[in-house]
Amino acid sequence: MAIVIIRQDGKIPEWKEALSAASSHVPIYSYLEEHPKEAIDMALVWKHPPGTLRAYPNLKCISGSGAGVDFIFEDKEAPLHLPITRVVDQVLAQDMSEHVIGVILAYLKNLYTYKVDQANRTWKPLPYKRIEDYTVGILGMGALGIVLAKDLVRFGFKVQGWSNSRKKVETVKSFVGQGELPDFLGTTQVLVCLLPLTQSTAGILNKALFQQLPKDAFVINVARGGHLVDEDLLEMLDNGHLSGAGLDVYHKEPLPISHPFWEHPKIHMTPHYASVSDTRSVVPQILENYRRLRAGEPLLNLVSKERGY
Ligand code: NDP
Ligand code: OXD
Repeated sequence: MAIVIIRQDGKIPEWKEALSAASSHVPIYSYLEEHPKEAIDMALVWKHPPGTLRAYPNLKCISGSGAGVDFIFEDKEAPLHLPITRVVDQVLAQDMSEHVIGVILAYLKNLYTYKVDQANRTWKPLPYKRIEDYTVGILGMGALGIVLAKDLVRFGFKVQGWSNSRKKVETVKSFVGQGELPDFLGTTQVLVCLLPLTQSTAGILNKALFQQLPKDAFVINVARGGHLVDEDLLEMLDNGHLSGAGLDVYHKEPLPISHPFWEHPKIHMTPHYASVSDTRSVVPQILENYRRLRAGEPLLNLVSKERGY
C-alpha cells in the first residue's frame, strides 16, 4: 500500500513533504525515484506523462490533484476503468474568485490601459465603468463558479450562471442547457468560462457564441485552452465586437512565443496560475480518500466517466 506522485512541474517535493507530514504510515513516492510498483494503489497525478500509469499493476484509484481532470481522460493509456477523483477545495475556489474579480475590476477601471499609458508616459484620463451597471455571466456553476457568483453579488454585480442542472443561488439567475444559452449570452457583459473541458464543452468559446454577446462584451477564460477557438477570439476582438479578453489558459502551455495573443493589445494574459491547489488545504482530502480506498468506502469528489467531469 503506497501512493505515487506523478507530475512534471517541479512540485513533487512539496506534495511529498505535505503528504508525509500528514500521514506517517502511508509510504509516498515520486514516480522519478526507485519505488516498488506493485505496492502502489493510488496515483496522485497532475498532467502526468501519458502512459506512466501503466507501470502500476495494482493501482486502484487515480487521484487528480487539481479541479480539472481533462488531462487524465486525454491519456489514452490510462486505466480509465478505475475510480477517478478530483480536488474540490474552498481555498482553490476562493483563489479563483479573487483572480477573476481582479481581472474584471482591472477592465472596468481601465487599469490595463493605464499600464500601457505609463510605459509610454501618456497622461490620459478615461471614463470608467461601474460595477452596478454590469452583468457577469458564468459558464459553469460548479465548485468554483458558485463561489465566484456569490462573491460577485457581494461586490454589487448582477450575476447569472449557466450549467447542466438548475442552481439556486440568491439573486443569481440560473440558465440551463443549450436551449437557455442564447438568453444567457444576450444579457452577459462580462463572460467567465469555468466549465470543465469535455467533449461537449471543447471549442464552446467560438465565433457563434461571441456573436450572441452584446457588443463590447469582455471575455475571461480561466478554465482550459481547449474551450477557446483562438482565431475566433482574435477576429471578434479585431472587428470591435468584443472589447477585450483575460486569458489564463491556452491550447499549448507555455504559450508558444510566436502566438498572436502575446502582443494583442486587447488580450490580458496570466500563465495558468489563477488558482492552484494548496497542499496544506488539499492533502487532508487526498489522505481521507486513501483511507476510504483501503477501507472499501465510497470516495470523495468522484469524477463521472459519462459526463467527463
Ligand atoms: P465542477 O465540475 O464543480 O463544475 C463544472 C460546472 O460546469 C458545473 O456547474 C456543470 O454543471 C457545468 N457544466 C459542465 N458541462 C456542461 C455543459 N456541457 N453545459 C452546461 N454546463 C456544464 O468544476 P470546478 O468548478 O471545480 O472547475 C471548473 C474548471 O475550472 C476545471 O475543470 C478546470 O478546468 C478549471 N480550473 C482552472 C484553474 C486555473 O488556475 N485556471 C484552477 C482550477 C480549475 P452541473 O453543475 O449541472 O453539473
Ligand atoms: C486545476 C487547475 O484544474 O489548476 O486545478 O487548472
